[in-house]
Amino acid sequence: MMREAAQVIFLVLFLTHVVYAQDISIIDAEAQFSDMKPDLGAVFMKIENRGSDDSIIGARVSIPGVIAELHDVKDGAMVKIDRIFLPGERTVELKKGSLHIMLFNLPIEVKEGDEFTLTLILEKAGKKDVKVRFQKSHMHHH
Ligand SMILES: [Cu+2]
Repeated sequence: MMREAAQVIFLVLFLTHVVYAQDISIIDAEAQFSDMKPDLGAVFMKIENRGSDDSIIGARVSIPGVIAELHDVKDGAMVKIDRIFLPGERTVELKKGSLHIMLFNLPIEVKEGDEFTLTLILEKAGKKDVKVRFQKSHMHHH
């Protein structure tokens, strides 16, 4: 009986497809300053999920005082969202006019070429650190 129970538990653990941080790859991450306000910025990237479904449920940045929010664009206006869904075995693109990570309260000292660490908080896979650099080109349609 105990042996059977152990086998069932093993089978359940084996069949449950877990998402690990290494199943998530970040491609072409970059930050851009807003044209409208110098203390605003946005982060864009491609997120490849080789595991099963997961979601980004928050983000932090290594620049003191800067607040990161998950955003989407609906009917031409930015909206704050609770999560960015990352379907299993798919790549989601964060890009201008669509999903992005918004940065508020950027200090005036932050310049083009500066690098910081973005920490993505994933619902299942845990935290994922990404190196991001501010690019020259500014956002035009944000
Ligand atoms: Cu935004």
